[in-house]
Amino acid sequence: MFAKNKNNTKAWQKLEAEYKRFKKVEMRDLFKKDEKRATKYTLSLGDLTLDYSKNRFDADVFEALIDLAKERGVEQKRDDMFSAQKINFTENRAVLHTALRNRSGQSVVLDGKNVMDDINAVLMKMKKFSDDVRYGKFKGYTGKKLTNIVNIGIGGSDLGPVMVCEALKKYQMKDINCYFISNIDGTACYETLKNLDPETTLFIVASKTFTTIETLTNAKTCRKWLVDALGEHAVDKHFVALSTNREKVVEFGINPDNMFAFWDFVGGRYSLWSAIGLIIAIAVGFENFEKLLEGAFAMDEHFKTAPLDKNMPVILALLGIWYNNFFNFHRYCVVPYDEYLKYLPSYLQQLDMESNGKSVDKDGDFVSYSTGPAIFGGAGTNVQHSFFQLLHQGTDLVPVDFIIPAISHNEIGDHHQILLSNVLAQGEALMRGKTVLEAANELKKAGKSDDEVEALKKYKSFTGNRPSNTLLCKKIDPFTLGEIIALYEHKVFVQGVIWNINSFDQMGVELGKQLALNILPELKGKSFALDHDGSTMSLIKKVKAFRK
Ligand code: G6Q
Repeated sequence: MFAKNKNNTKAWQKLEAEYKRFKKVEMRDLFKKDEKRATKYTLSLGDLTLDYSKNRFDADVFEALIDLAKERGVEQKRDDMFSAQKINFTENRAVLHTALRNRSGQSVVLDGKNVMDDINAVLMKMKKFSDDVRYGKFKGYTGKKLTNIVNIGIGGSDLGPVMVCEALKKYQMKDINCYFISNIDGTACYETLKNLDPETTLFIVASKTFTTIETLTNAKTCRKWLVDALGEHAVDKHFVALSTNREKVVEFGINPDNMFAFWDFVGGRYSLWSAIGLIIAIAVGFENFEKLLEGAFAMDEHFKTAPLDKNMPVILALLGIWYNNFFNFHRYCVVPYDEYLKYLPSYLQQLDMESNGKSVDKDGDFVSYSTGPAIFGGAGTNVQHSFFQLLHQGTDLVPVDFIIPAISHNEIGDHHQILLSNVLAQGEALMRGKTVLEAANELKKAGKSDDEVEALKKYKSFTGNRPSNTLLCKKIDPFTLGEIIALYEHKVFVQGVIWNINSFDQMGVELGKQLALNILPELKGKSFALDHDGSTMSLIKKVKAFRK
């Protein structure tokens, strides 16, 4: 496939030919031709069902896509990941978030050591601590139960825990409240702390490196707030750390006994299964946290063992490649129809865009094809009333994943039936569309004059043939949520393999951080150390003038 004509491989060429043959084919004709299409292109794993039949492919395209996966060595690379090969080669690290949820009882050996021993020890420590906090055994300094749990972290040390705590709110202990401080904007600390009582507040400082400026600054502010109220001696009862960096935790002033470790082989955006999930365990209980792990493990097993053409993450990944690299659709939308899943799109945004937003391949060449798409989304039905206009009638096609629980945690009156009818209608509308003729007939039926019909028919028409996947489950419980998250993790992995990039580093976030460190003293002081471009220099001066 790739630069220096690297995309000139057999499977890639076959897909280019398939694209030429297939690009104009209408999905509605495919459904007409094949009554069994929906059953043929639906996969189930326990209570989770993926209907991918509303996509622009037929059996020949599908075969060519599977050939691409084979040609790119997806199975071998997958096995390399699970067996602790150092596939994050730019950082010389293994990628073992799967070990964090390995429920098989089998060892995972990295550099001659079974990592499961450490993983299980930390899980046990998390169990004890979360139970102790939940049942009031681990109390605050003045002897009160800790009911306000504040996670201080950013990026991968925030988005997973926020998303899961919200998704599983229904499982949350009644008197436990969770808060998340991530942004360096002082507003985040101010708005959180203003309503909290130091005596009942537990801070969890979540930082893999324990060097992240946002997290350390926020943690410092929170520590001062606590010490001002209760004194230095209270810190041990109100601060815990989740990190790989014991030295920095101690240097910051958190008792190492209150530290929950994880390891370099866990990437930030893949870390909610590790100690980073502590707030989840406190909120919903360790048993539910374990069910989350079990759900992810079930998806891991499926990913490892199902043949490529029956493999959910592989199929999602290949369809994404088909659209991204052949149809040139470079956006992707995820819409959960569940209020509790409203943070899932932001979580997936990081997972996907930080993993696959890369331009240099594994051989060190700039790629000559497009890699990770821009991901966006939001909870349905809200987003139907905002950006869905573009999905239906915009000039750029955007493939969509709909996520639907058949049963709501809050079955009130007709609410859920209305919600379900909406999501099912959206998939159908995107696929079927409405021709200009159909629109004209509808207008006529509604009693419009010939002139009105002529004037409106094109505006009222929909091209259709817009792809979507439907991920249907019975209910969003911890197990199913684990399955869904792992499904997307592996989808992203497979796409990274096919694009021949390293999905596990994130060097793209460094440059801005580096420059911010240069600008900070310039904002605080009088001199300008750096030779900035005209725009940046003028903005720095204007900011300083406002702040005088
Ligand atoms: C995720 C990234 C990034 C990271 C944050 C926080 O994969 O590495 O989002 O999680 O920058 O880093 P720390 O946990 O080290 O504070």
